[in-house]
Amino acid sequence: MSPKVSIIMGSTSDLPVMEKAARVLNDFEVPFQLLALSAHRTPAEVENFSKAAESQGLEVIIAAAGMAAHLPGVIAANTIVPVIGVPVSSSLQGVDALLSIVQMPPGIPVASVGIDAGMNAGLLAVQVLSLKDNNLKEKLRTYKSNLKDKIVKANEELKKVEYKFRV
Ligand code: RP5
Repeated sequence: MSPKVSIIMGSTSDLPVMEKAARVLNDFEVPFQLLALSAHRTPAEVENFSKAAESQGLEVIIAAAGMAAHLPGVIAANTIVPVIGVPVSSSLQGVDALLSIVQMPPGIPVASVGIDAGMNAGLLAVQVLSLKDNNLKEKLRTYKSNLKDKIVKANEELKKVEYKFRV
């Protein structure tokens, strides 16, 4: 089984965030790889990885980094495989990483999820893959429907909370 998605993180200190992406891919039964590569500490390895990504069959790359988060952009510069960036809040509440990921120059897009939003990165990757996978489409529909059920149940619970002036 070869991976369809690669989860790359700048450091293993990013793992608590990226575990959420891994869990989503696992739940949707999407084969993925999980690697630590750093745009600053291992630039040659990042270049090798990104240049080989397409020929290795990767269809989406999720890249997470904190601080001056160049990892998603550097990967995107070296491949046509779509890159989803995850800004990690390792300093400045993650705003530094968010801006580093979002503000890519014209021609090198990186999709970004929110700060520490590993779960959404996993879901977005599944949605990209679902474009040519009906089985994943069905699983996504079920997932969304379960989200709706959660809010329906929440409203049932809220009805039980009493206030004198609640009408
Ligand atoms: C970034 O620097 C990593 O993505 C991490 O978020 C941050 C800190 O890395 P460590 O010093 O914890 O390895 O490159």
